[in-house]
Amino acid sequence: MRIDVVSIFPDYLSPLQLSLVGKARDAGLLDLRVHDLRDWTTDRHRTVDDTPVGGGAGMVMRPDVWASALDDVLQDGAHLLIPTPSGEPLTQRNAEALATESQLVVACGRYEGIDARVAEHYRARGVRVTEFSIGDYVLNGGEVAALVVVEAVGRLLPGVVGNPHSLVEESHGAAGLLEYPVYTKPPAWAGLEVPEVLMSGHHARIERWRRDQALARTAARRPDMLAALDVGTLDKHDLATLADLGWRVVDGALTRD
Ligand code: 6GU
Repeated sequence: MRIDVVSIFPDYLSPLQLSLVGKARDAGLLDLRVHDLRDWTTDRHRTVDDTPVGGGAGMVMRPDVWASALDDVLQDGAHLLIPTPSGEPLTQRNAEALATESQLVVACGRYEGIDARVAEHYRARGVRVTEFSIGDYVLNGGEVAALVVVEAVGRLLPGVVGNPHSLVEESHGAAGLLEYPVYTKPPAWAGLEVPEVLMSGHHARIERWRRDQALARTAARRPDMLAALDVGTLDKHDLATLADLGWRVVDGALTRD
């Protein structure tokens, strides 16, 4: 896969040299290119922004500079991603879909954002354009969100994560539950013991315990995920555990008592 990131702070993307994503690049699994938007400016001051039409605070990024950059960078079939706090939430399901694309282009805005005609223009030309957000808080620019999407997608590319099994059982996986807690040695540390059941060697009991922990964690931390869960994926024991946690099935959906 090819990913292009365009930003006025290309150095902000240097962590992408490191770790898993860096290895994927070195292994030739990911062709990642970071560009400086100002390379497409034509004036002496390398201007990328201007005042908002209609008034208001801050500055807006100019559509003409962005289009010069994107026309050069976008290849046939590319998916254009625009990080913005007003975008749709980025989810594991989105990341999985993005991992099947041939090219992603991430257009990082700063200031009050990119002139809205840029997204409109590329959509009208048949480019898939997704404006996405990484959470309900405001960042100063899209660069951190670009790091997030590159890491979330990069680790799903075939061959990037050494053991593909680590992709199967994970938080926000198909099960729709958060991950259970994990432990390593030593079995006693700082007066805290690893839960007995994990040392029992009893595979079925361990599986059951982990499933109950995942259900309890999800109920405590992400009740929205339980409410959205496909109840068809729940067995009799799940339903008993959930009942103990104060959840039951009403009209085909989990509901809090
Ligand atoms: Cl994608 N961009 C910015 N600037 N702020 C955000 C965000 C994105 N997601 C959450 N906050």
